[in-house]
Amino acid sequence: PAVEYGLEAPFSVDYHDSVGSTNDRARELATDGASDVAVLADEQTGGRGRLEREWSSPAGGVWLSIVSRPVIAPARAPLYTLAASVATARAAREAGVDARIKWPNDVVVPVDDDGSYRKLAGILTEMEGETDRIEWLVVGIGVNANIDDSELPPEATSVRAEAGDVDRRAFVQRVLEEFDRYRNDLEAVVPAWRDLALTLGQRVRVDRPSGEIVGEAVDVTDSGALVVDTGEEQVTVAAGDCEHLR
Ligand code: BT5
Repeated sequence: PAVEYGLEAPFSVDYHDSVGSTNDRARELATDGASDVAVLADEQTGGRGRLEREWSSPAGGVWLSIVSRPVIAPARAPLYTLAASVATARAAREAGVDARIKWPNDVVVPVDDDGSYRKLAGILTEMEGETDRIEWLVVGIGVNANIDDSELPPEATSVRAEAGDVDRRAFVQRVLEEFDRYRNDLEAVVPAWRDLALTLGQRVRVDRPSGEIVGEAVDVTDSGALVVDTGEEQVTVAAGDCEHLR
């Protein structure tokens, strides 16, 4: 294999030199009953973002999908996604990158102090279950690790560009340790997220299923929803796409 993933974290590893999407592989394993598996690939040929968007996944990245079977109310599932962004941002910071979080869960590096940024990592959570119970949950984490800028979209950055190449085995170990810690202590997720947030205090445009709003991002709730002050009212947004305005 291109990477030796002998991990001590409480996850078994399913490694591929090349795979379509680690989330798809993780969903198969989850459907077969697996739990606490970390699916990893050196390269993805069909990496996916949210809303059918494409995720560039050349060799040298950390393309990781974690299968878990959390015993929590489905309404708390967003905390798992926030936990993954906190874990990823922390591992990147330890690698020397000034990683911050853009709501809800993009890991970004500020370019200026005006809220502009380049994207280092993204998270895609998928799950199956009923209204009162989660059957399985897959958290996909894509980190531009040891990749040249020329292989990434223009608005992206990498650990290589920011701080030099990272030992991917050690990096993944740290992501999994932090993710495990926060999934076992969901109360600690939002405070940790707040400490890393780039979005709070920014003027934002948020695209929600029910329409677009513009205002200042003033807080996140205990369940990870963004609170936007439009000047007229405070609107709480559970899910959507957020853009920092300048
Ligand atoms: C995300 O989507 O940010 C979630 C990305 C999740 C990727 C991981 S990799 C492991 C697992 N397996 C998968 O197949 N997926 C997960 P979204 O917020 O929709 O952002 C997608 C947008 O980011 C694209 O439309 C591009 O503009 C941009 N983009 C694409 N590839 C990128 C990259 N490598 N780095 C930074 N930005 C990228």
